[in-house]
Parts: sequence; C-alpha cells; structure tokens
Amino acid sequence: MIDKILVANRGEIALRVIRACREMGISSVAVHSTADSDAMHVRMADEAICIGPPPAMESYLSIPAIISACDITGAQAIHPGYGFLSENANFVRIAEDHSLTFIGPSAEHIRIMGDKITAKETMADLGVPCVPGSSGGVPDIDAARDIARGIGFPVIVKATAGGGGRGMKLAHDRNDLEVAFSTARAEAKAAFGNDEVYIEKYLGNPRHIEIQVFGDGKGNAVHLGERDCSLQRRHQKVLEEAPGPTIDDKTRARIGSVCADAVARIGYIGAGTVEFLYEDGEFHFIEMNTRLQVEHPVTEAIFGIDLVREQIRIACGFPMSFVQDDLEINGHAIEVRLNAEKLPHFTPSPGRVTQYHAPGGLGVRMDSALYDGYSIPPYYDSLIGKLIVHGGNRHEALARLSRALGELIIDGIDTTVPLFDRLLRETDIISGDYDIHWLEKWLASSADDA
Ligand code: MV4
Repeated sequence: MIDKILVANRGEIALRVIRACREMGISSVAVHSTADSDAMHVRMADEAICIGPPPAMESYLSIPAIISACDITGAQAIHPGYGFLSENANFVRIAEDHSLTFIGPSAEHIRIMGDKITAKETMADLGVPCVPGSSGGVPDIDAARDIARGIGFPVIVKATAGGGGRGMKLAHDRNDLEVAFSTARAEAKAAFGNDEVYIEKYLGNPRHIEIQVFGDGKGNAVHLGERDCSLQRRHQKVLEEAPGPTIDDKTRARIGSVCADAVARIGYIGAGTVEFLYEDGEFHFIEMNTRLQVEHPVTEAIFGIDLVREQIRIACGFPMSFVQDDLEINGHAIEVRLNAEKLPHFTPSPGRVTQYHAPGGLGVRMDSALYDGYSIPPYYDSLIGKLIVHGGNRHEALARLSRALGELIIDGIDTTVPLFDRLLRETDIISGDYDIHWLEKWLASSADDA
C-alpha cells in the first residue's frame, strides 16, 4: 500500500504533486536543499527533509540523499516530477532495489527512450512514422555521405545521447557534412561521454506536435490528443496549446491511435509524450519523453482529467479511471511559461518577490510556488510559474489569457510576462500560424525595431 509519497522535486511541480497526494488522502514528503528552506513546497507538504547544499548535484540529483529521505520518513513511493531524476533509469533501478515504487515508467522503457537511436528504432518497428534517415548509428564520414546521398540535403546530425536540442549539427549541402559530422561527434563525446550519432533529413519549417499517452503497464494505453509546442526559444518552450491549431479530429484520431497502440505493445506504464515534427500534413517521430511534462496542464484542461492522480493510481496498482472512448476534448487551453528573466536577453533575474498576485476567475489556473516576500534562489531553473487558461474555443482562450495576464502582479524581479503581452498582439499568434522558427525570428526582428 502507498500512503506516503516523497516528491523528489521543487517549485511549481512539487506543489502540483503534493496537491494530488492530498486529494487522494496520501501524505507527502518534500525534499529540499539548504537554498530552499523557505520554499513553498516545503511549507505545503506534510513533512519536509533537507537533503543537501544548494547545487542540484548534491541535493535534488543526489540518489543516496533521496533514498535516505524515503528511509527516514517511511515514504513508499517517489514522484520525480520533471527534470532532475525523472528520466534516470539508474535511479529507478536503485529505488526498486530499495523496495520503493517509482511513479513513472520502468527503468527499461526510460533507458530505451533515453537513447535516441534505440527510441527511433523501437518506435519505427511499432509502426510510428519517423523522420527519414540513417537506420541506427553512423560510424564514419563515408557512411554519413552514403546516408546523405540517399535522403538528400539538408541533413541534421544528432547525438544519440542528446535530445531536447542538445548535440545537433545541420549540414546544408555535401560541403558542410564533414564538419557537421565531426563536430557533432566531438561535442557528443564531450557532453555525454558517448560519440554515437545518427543522421536525419532536415525538415525546414515544421511544427512541434507532441502526443500525450498513458499506459496501464498491462498492455492497455490511451492517447490524450496533442499539444502544439512550436513556440520555443533556444529549445525552451515558451507557450503551449491544446488542441493544436492545425490538427483536425481525424488527424488526431489517426496519430493518437498509432501512439497509443505503440506504447500499449511495449507494456508502457504511466504518462509519456511522443514528440513529432509535423510538416505538410505528415508526422515524423523524433523523441519520446518518459515523464510528466511541464505543459501537461493544457491536456488536463481540455480533457477534464488529473494526470498526476492517474500516475499515482497506476503506481498503486489501480486501473486507470478512463478508457479511450471516455476521452473527449472540451474547448481550448493555452499555457504560458513565466520565467524570472530580464528581457530582451532572457538574463536570469533571481531575487526577492516583493508583491505577488495570481490571476483567477473562470478558466484560469496559475501553477506557481511564488508567494509575497519569497526569494527566488539563483541555483535552479528560472521557471517561476505557469499560467494556464481554458476557454470554449481558441479565440476565447486567447482573450482569457490576455485578461489573466492583466491581473497578474509579480514585483521585485524581472519576468518574461511583458513578452506575452506583445505576443498576444501578433496576427500570426492570434491566427495560430507559427512554426518552430517563428519565435526566434520574431525576437530577432523585434530586437532590430528597438
Ligand atoms: C529536427 C529539426 C529538423 N529536422 N530534426 C530540436 C529539439 C529536438 N527535440 C529536435 N529538434 C529538431 N530536430 C529534423 N530532422 C528541427 C529541430 C528543431 C526544433 C524542434 C522542435 C522545436 C523547436 C526546434 C527548434 C530548432 C530546431
């Protein structure tokens, strides 16, 4: 039986998990570094335990510290949130060796999807459409030339141990290939200790569309539609929405069932996200994330479900509380990520929040660990909150977002809030006409204006 869960994270996602625990009558244990003694997750949890000094390597990423915290508090399960240890297969194995339940997929599924070549091979075998490219690793420049000749330029060289945009090199034509290949290799070796690379056809103007899936670990799985996360800066998502502005019901049902079938067939357990590049009406698999994602609330909003509750139910051995036919989309949801950063260069801006007022009202959800007088420490990610709005349709959601941003007060630090006020006046944003390059181009051109 699970009656106590340790939340191996901080900030808004720790609160998100603690809230689900409380609603389920499960007690929660917060862990924190010495920099986070005054953090909201420490206050909100039933118990809190200090696990180390400020650097994440010595606290939130310290496996012995977290296992010890479970032992001391009697927590039977660990929810990792996102980031930190959430996709660490070794951590999952160690937790299981200590008879602790990891609230997430198996170590083996995390390992498979963590290696991008293995992930792609696995998904291709399961019938998921992939970006054309090498089958497996590319051993040398001659093999790279053969692959590129086959698929045509431009191509992109990616590190198998990379992901999320780390370790990629573009080659526009055959003259670029040797440099792209050898620098991708060298950087992969330096960054990940693994120099294996693969090659894909480079897609010029895709959208980033990701499919939320959920498996029961017994061969059943559902999909919960897509999120369009194309608005990114330096591989950091800035705004996400569901449903995707360019995805119709038939397209969703088709790609959704391909993804649900694929993860069902591998016996996947819990929440997962299958990432695609979507261009000219076609989906191309790139990666799978084996965790709850930052942007999960937009999916929760349109389906009216609690994904963290489902994660915990499955980990406890209960069935999922819905089947595919129960899942129906209601309206439209948009999330904006609020960072403690100073525009225009997105410079981290930690410090004391002198005044905080969260927006409210119908269709507004603010997930944040801020409070009046809180000091944002400089050691961690700059995400300080997520504002999620839900409306009957996209137009209503946009109006609600604008209204909610107007109510929001965060004083004492710089934030990315002014960015959204400007974005919401752009016709491409209002119409939903953007791809993965739109935001960076817009930021570059608005820098020229200034
Ligand atoms: C690509 C691509 C174009 N073609 N792969 C970047 C993050 C990583 N998850 C995959 N990425 C890309 N892979 C092929 N074959 C363009 C990107 C890419 C990107 C993808 C999603 C969202 C934003 C992006 C920004 C730049 C490049």
